[in-house]
Amino acid sequence: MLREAGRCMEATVWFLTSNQGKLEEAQLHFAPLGYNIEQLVVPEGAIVEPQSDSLEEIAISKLEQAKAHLPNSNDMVMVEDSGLFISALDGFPGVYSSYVYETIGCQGILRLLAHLESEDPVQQKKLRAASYRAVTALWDGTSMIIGLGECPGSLASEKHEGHGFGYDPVFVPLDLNDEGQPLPAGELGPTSTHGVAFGGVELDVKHRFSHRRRALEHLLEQLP
Ligand code: ITT
Repeated sequence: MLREAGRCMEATVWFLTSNQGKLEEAQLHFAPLGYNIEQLVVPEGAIVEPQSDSLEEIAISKLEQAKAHLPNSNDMVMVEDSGLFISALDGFPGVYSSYVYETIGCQGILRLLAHLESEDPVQQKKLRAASYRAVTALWDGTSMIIGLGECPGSLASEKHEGHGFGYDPVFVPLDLNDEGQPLPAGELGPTSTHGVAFGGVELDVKHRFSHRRRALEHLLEQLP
């Protein structure tokens, strides 16, 4: 919440994204903090995503381009580049997550990992280890701030649909300890989806674990 001449004002942050799931999660995070998150819609083809294997490079490039599309040049604008990194596939799909989701989807990912099965549930989680990562870049009107977030977990053997978006039907987060930090695979913590993928839990539950929330918190810590 911003204070100006003794009164509280809601600050607007324009979020350049075509992904409604990302938008909804950012709104959930920012609303209690007094920020109004608006989707920045630009003409098709106006933003060119660079070829890079770095989420950070992509986010910075998109943020620089987004500034030209702001309603007022000193408004705040934000972009996020994120993806799913699968250990057994050397981090694939990573920066290609969006494309891979649109082409082979969750079912294709399950097929790629079909040989990684164990009867031991802990070993199974280790074989199928993966993490979501997010890099959020914000222009606060005068400078750029970068937030990084990671959510470690593993890939389920079958889809659990109902909530979330993208790879949520197959992504199961690691449990968290009392401090909200991820525990080793197989350890039970006070914050847990009980082995259920994000696709099977409500948004506020996903938010406790989410890479997006962590990236936004990291970013907000740096705001002057
Ligand atoms: P914008 O670039 O328009 O913001 P996008 O969906 O193309 O939207 P990215 O290029 O950052 O976004 O790709 C991220 C992909 O990674 C996204 O399409 C999902 O498939 C996946 N992903 C990232 N975060 C996720 C999450 O919280 N839940 C499920 N899938 C996620």
